[in-house]
This record gives sequence, structure tokens and C-alpha cells, in this order.
Amino acid sequence: MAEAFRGISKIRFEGPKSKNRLSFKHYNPDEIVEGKKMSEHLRFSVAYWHTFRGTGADPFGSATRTMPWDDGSNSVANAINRVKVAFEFFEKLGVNFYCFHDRDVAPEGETLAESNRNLDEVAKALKDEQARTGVKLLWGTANLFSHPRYMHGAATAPNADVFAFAAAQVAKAMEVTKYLGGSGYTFWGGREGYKTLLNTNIKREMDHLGRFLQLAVEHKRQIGFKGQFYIEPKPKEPTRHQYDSDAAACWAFLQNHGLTKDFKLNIEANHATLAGHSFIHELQYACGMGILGSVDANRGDELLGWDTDQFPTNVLENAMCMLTLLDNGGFKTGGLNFDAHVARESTDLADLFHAHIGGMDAFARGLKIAAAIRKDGTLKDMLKSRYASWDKGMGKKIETGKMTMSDLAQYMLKKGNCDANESGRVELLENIVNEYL
Ligand code: XLS
Ligand code: NI
Ligand code: NI
Repeated sequence: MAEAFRGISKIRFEGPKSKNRLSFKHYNPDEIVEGKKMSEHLRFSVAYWHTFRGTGADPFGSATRTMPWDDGSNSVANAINRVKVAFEFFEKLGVNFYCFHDRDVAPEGETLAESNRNLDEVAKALKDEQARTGVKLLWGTANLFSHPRYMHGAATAPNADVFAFAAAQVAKAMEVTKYLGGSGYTFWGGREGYKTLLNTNIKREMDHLGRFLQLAVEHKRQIGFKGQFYIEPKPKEPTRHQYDSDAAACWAFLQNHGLTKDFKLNIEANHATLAGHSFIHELQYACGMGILGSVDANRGDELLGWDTDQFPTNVLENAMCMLTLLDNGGFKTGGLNFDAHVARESTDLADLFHAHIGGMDAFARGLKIAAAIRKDGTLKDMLKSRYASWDKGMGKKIETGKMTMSDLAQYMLKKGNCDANESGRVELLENIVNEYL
């Protein structure tokens, strides 16, 4: 096949002084940070749907990008051709992972059987390209939101047949993910929510979603798929309310349905801000509960209320993300998946490279900053000192369950009063972080 990205060769690390815009200034895959290669810390992944199926179309206008290799048809041959282009891109960019939905890679047929056959054919091509390049599948997923049959929901649809169709689709997508050696499988419930409560039975729908995920766990065991399951929280869009609205809602849901052992979360930056939280809040909440699995690395727009899926170029935010990850042992099965698209007006093929290079460099800087903050140790020491009263004496007795409420009343009656705590030192902490940027 002819080269798709002519004139663009392998993107290399050239350091911060390089004037070559198609090079990495900070991402140096083999550089060791805290005893591990940068590439192993960051585990970058390209999102097939944005980078190879995104056209620039939005609700107000049509496609702006033409992909010279795409013949515009819905054929399997076109899909297979696209696979080759995608792997040329992964190789030139130097990412080790990619993610896809079933319908991104292969066309939907007239019947489920035809769709499955299409997917099998494309999966063969994906497998060949993986073998040729060494690029791996970070996670697979099923698109349970684009087809009109899912307009009322998939697992939470009011029609049981739609639930059954969605189950069949997930079973197949999971089998293909296994066939491709994927390290994970993601559930993002784009339409698992509602438009109006006037036609919605919340309890029944959420129980159906719980049942759906239990069936997925059973199927996973049956087929011997060893990858990690993730739920990706998002509060709204396209639905008015999505049940998996944030990390805390997911944690409650997993507990209610006996799913805590089988699921971790895939935290997306822009979904956190849509939920009214910071990206770092969602990461730290998930880490606190022991359920951080993977990250959809992107960025929202403070002025807009929807998922703008911009590339993650905010160095401070990326540094805080990497600090959280390093403090919690880093990725096991997950990675940083660029669930991001170029702007509608970015129409050069090279823009796809610039976008990813920007995200990768900004995360490489974030990693180095996080490692420097950890090496210095001041933040950690200050955090420890803030909770020092719990490490000894009364605090320790309370934490280990040795005190009753009347014991505490007695203790305080005797003591008479108490101070608040040492200063929270909010501004000083912020200044310390800035010292490393
Ligand atoms: C949409 C989601 C989606 C998931 C995968 O907002 O981010 O792209 O990552 O279904
Ligand atoms: Ni996402
Ligand atoms: Ni998203």
C-alpha cells in the first residue's frame, strides 16, 4: 500500500532546543524516570474513533477533513485499508497502544451476523498489523450509542430486545478484544441515562445496567478473557443524565451490584470537568477507592459545557495527573489514551501528528515534574504532618476502633478544649508546585 502520510517520517526525540516541529522536545521514550522508561510510565494510546473516523463534522456543519486514502464507502475493503493507514500513523508517532469501538474499525451490516463477519475480517487485518509493528491494543469497546436502535439506551433500554442486542454486541467485541490480546475492555454508557424522568424508571434501568455488567463478567470468565474491565464515568452528553456520572457514582453502583472485584475506572479529564469536578479529583477519588485503571487523556474548555475532547496540553494538569499516578504505583493494565480530536478547522494531515506530539510532550513534562516533586518530598512531608495527630495517641486509638463515643466525651471533658490544626498552607503548597513547572 502507498504511504499515507508522505513527507512525514518517524517522529524522534530531538530535545527542547530543536526547531523541528515534527519532533519530540520532551518525550524521550527510553529515558529512565524513577527507574522505569518514559514509554512504560505513560503508555500512550491513539483513539481510533477520533483520529481515523473523525471528519470534523459537528451538529452545525459537515465534514471538513478528507482522508485521501478513504474511498468514502462503507465497505470492508475500505476499513482494512484504513487499518493500514492507522498503523503507519502509530509507527511514525511511536505510540505503543491504540483503542477502538467495534463500529470504528468495521462497518455495521444489515444483520448482527453480517456485522460480526465484517468485524472478524477487519480483526484479522488488525492482528497482522499488530504483529508487524508490535503496537498493542490497550482496550476495546462496543459502540452502543450511534445506531438508532439505541436511542432510548442499550443496557438501560425500555425494550428488552435492545438489551439483548447490546449484550450480543458486547460479547462479540469482547471476543475480538481477546483475539487481539487487548489488556482491557471499556464500558462507556453513552445512552445509559435519560432525557426526561417522566418516561423513566431509574431503579429498573440501573438494575438492568447492573445485570448487564454481571453478564459481561460471566462471559469474560467463560471465554477466558484476562483483560481488565473499566467503566468510564461521564455525567451527560448525549443523554441529559448518565447513570455512571462520576467516580463516586460508579463506586456506589459497583458496590450495589457486586462488581467491585471485576471493574476499575477509566477516568477522562473532560468528563470530570463536565461532572463539576477537577480531573485530579476524579483520579484521586478512584485511587483512594483502589479502582483507578486507565485514563482518557484530553482536556475540556472552561467556557463550553460539552465534551470538546481537546488534546491535553495543560502541563500543570498533566503533572498533577502523573503525580497522582506515581504516588499510586502507576498504570498496571491501563494507559493514557488520547480520547481527543483536532479542531474542525485543523485540516492538514500533519495536524494529526502535531496534536499527538503536543499531548505526548506535555505529558512527558508532566511526568518529569511529578518525579521532581516526589524527589524533593516537601509536599509529601507536609501532607503527613497535616494528619500527624492520627499516627499516635488518641488519633491512633480512634482509627483502630479502640474508643467509644463516651470515651471521647470523657477525654474531651477532661482536656477542656482543643486547637484546630497547623496551618493548611494552601498558597505555600501552590507556590511549591509552581517552583517545578
Ligand atoms: C465519549 C467517550 C467515549 C469513550 C469510549 O464521550 O469518551 O469516547 O471513551 O466509548
Ligand atoms: Ni473517553
Ligand atoms: Ni468523552
